[in-house]
Amino acid sequence: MADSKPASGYKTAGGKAAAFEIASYLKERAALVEAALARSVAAPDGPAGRLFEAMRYSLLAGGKRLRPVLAIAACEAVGGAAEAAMGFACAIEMIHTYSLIHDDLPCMDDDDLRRGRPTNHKVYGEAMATLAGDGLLTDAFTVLARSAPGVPAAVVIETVAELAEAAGSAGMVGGQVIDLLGEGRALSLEELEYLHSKKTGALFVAAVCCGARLGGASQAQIRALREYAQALGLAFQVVDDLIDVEESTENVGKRTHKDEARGKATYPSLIGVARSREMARELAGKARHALAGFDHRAEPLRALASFAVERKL
Ligand code: GRG
Repeated sequence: MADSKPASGYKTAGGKAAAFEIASYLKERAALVEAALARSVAAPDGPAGRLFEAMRYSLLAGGKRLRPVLAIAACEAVGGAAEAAMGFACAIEMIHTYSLIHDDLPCMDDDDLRRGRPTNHKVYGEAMATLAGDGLLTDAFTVLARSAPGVPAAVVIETVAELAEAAGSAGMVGGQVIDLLGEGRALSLEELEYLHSKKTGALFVAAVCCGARLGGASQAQIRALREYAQALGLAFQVVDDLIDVEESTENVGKRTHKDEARGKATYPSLIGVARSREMARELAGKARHALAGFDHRAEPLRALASFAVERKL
């Protein structure tokens, strides 16, 4: 499926050497994203300086940077240059960060801690936190539209549309609504999977498919990568539910043990911890299987599938 252009920045030797190369690949790409994110939001000057400060406070607070690294890895898996997907990678992380800020507000989950620090509204107040989220969401599309060097305009337009759809009422926002309306109500496994395919999965699918499209992927490659991302997104969510049950607030940097308290249906509550762990590993296997037609340049995507289920935060 993928052609035979040389790999950039990682090798495929077996065993520990390969694991090391993948680890340094992921670290390097995350560092590139970090630097690009810092350039994506203006410095906190001028009359609206406090807004930019609030936006940077949450955006530059760390986080795993999983969605942007997935986008870059997908772009490179099909032979594209990381630079072609960098604007998109920043855009999707800005949108993800906005969703976290809004999700933490008193009118939603009412959380005090995120990414190891006080939530945005705890520091800047509810009005400014709402606006910081709005700023990140809207500016994400400026960053995307203005920074895809060498990518045909039609591909950029398709990427804008796919990202907006994944983030909006048909995707993440719709998923959040289904989640809100389902609180305190018993959900079936199918309902839970549907909810998460929107709330969490849609951004994972957009990260991978848009990253690949910006790298010049064929339709067949995008179809296979969509399957990869759907399985990965669900595995990620199952593990998110497990982390909420098994980890401490201090280790994770956000409040844990809250799903049960809020009466939320989760994988551990529906099928138990052991079966949830098994399910996450099966889904990661499914994700890796979807990459069967790709060459060594998809190694980072394979490694990211393993990371998503073995992570502890
Ligand atoms: C408010 C429109 C709106 C949407 C909120 C994403 C979301 C929808 C809510 C966040 C709460 C939550 C637990 C979502 C499910 C999994 C998830 C998205 C976890 C956070 O993502 P990570 O683990 O976070 O990638 P970091 O901080 O590492 O980027």
